Amino acid sequence: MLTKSNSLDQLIQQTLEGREVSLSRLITLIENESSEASLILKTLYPHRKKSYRIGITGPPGGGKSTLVDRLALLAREQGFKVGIVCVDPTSPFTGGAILGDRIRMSKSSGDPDIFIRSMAARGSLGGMARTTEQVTEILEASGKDLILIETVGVGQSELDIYQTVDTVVVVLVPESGTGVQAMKAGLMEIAHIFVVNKADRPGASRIKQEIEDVLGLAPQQEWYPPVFLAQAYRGIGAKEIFEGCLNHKTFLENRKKSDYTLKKIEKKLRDLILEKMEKEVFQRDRAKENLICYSKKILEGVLDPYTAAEEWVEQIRKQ
Ligand SMILES: Nc1nc2c(ncn2[C@@H]2O[C@H](COP(=O)(O)OP(=O)(O)OP(=O)(O)O)[C@@H](O)[C@H]2O)c(=O)[nH]1
Ligand SMILES: [Mg+2]
Repeated sequence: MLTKSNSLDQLIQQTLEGREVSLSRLITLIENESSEASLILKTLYPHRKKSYRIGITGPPGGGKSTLVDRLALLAREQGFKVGIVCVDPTSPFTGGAILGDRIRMSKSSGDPDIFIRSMAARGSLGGMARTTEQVTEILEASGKDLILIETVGVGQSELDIYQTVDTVVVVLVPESGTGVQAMKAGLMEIAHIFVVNKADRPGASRIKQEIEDVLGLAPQQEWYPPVFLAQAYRGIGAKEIFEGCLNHKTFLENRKKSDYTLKKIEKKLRDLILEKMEKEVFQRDRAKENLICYSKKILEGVLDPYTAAEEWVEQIRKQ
């Protein structure tokens, strides 16, 4: 809760000055979908510093956090102020995730210019992407130049990440069949950079080759994703991966920037409108009863879902 001595204005002001305690509190308010969320986002939006966003995704335990830690340190060496967001879509409880990420990111967690935040995904994956995006905006307003977002690759979430970040790094490991699995999971389409981590284990070069073969079959593209071998726990390969990211950043900057940015804004606006409409429809009087009533009729075969949806929308229009 906000007390008078620690008012929202103060929290916002201190966040703009880069104060981490206030930043953390604002993020919590956003995560909890507090009634102040909209005001916070509106106030901070014009103060955003355009940051560079990297998404790191891939199967569980692949070494994503270890790599994020290394990348954060490299970024610091180059003067970037860094924000790290770890999204855990598998666990509804933050406890374990925070502890785990803190330990694995021990190298970067002592640096005052590296802010680390773990978030447990709540509700839908779409909701997770939205909150992550909002948290990213707050980090931008607090002056971070580079934002690293780690998520576990479990289907749809990768596609959501793709909307939020500039560069997507997919981290795989030399387990058999990984390349094929990655293709199946849709990772091939969203990756700008591939990392085969745990290259101290056998089979890493084979996976790298496999990925490169698959990429070679893809239609000619403007950006050709590089594939790096890494041993994140020893820091091997991290420098090359970071350089690869910066190359992709330059590539994006040289493209028709306005198109790219406009598309992102269009998508954001669409999502916000849909979210508002959805809330409005389902928070109306009798919405819950309506939903149950229609669903029962559909289940009993009295009505089909298409007619039900049409009827419902028609009712709303008349109100
Ligand atoms: N053998 C080997 N182990 C590594 C390497 N990099 C990281 N690890 C280890 O792999 C384990 C998982 O690393 P994390 O960085 O936590 O992996 P993660 O992908 O973030 O895991 P989740 O967030 O739980 O999905 C840890 O015990 C790391 O020390 C590597 O290059 N080789
Ligand atoms: Mg992790």
